[in-house]
Amino acid sequence: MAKKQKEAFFTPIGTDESNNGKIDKAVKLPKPTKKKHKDLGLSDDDVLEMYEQMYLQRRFEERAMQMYQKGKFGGFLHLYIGQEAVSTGTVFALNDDDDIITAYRDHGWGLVRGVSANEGMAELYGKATGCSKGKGGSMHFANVENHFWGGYGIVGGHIPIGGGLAFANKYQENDRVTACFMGDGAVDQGALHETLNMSQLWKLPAIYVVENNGYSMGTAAYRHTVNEIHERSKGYGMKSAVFNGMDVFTVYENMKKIADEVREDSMPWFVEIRTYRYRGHSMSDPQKYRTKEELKEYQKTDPIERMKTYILDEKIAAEKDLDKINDRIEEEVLEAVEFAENSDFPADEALWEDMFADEPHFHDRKEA
Ligand SMILES: Cc1ncc(C[n+]2csc(CCOP(=O)(O)OP(=O)(O)O)c2C)c(N)n1
Ligand SMILES: [Mg+2]
Repeated sequence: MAKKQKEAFFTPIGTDESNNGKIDKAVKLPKPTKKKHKDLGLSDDDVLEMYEQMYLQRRFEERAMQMYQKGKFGGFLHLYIGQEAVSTGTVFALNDDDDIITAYRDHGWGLVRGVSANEGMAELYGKATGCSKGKGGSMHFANVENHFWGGYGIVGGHIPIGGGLAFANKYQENDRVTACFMGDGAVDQGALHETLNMSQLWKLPAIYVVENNGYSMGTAAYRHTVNEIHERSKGYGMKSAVFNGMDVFTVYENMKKIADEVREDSMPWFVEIRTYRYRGHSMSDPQKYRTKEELKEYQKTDPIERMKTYILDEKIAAEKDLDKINDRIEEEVLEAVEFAENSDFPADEALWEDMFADEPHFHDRKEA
């Protein structure tokens, strides 16, 4: 009896029925699309650009990790490595003036939405030339001009802001869609459920997307949440989808279809994109919650390697052409490190700039 009760304690997601109910995967990747780029309306140049974007995100972070380990800058550093197909496929699928907002694993999103390597690296170093003037750091990349609204540290805290962007777009009748990204760790936060409820009620043009990378810090998704994540929106009558996030074409195809429908109907969607992060949660993570074998297994589905194979197989470019792209990016990232190191920290007065509170209030405080 006691044993039975223990077994019934929870039914984890990812449980494989054919495996005596044992969990065999951190995150089960659905099959990628079989469509080729031309079937999806993508040109050869688009494909090369997608490759370049993903490679930039990867090399930028690998170099950032190295600089962090050398003690060149401090604070948090959450790497997006492994998840680049999600940001890239999405940005290619959306219109340039559609709004994007995400949590703290945000470097890839910033880079693909127009933050330069220089501005990104300088932000990590806390320098005034950074994309958030050196006052945000790793978790607060943003590029408002390009409709990328950041970078937020509180799990689930930005989701109502995503709903607010969608509300503003609907109110202004500007035809924009908002894509609000979050981690699997956010799916049981009240803020998500409050936002889903109001979004469905108000028919907001929003896509709420969970980047399910299998883990929330050191806790596997199957340990903290029950049932399938993409089914979360059923209670709100909201449409949903789940698809592979290690293949950029799959992300592109699905996000484009969903964004078109959201724009047409002005009704929200809830989406689970399954992916995997290769590095620890942040830089100080001994990763005892997973095995090296598990990591290697997922690395076999690497989005950049997959894209490279596709480009060569389809003869879109030769290996030497890709090497040239890689070299150019390598240089761009090295120059970004130099740029960050040679930039100045924000001036003391910058503490009083970009604040919401009235100026006089701050002058009082400054003199106190
Ligand atoms: C409200 C809140 N609770 C706890 C934390 C501490 N915390 C930071 S990241 C994280 C895990 C989030 O995991 P997930 O949403 O899956 O994102 P991922 O790191 O996988 O991108 C937690 C619990 C926080 N930042 N905010
Ligand atoms: Mg996660």
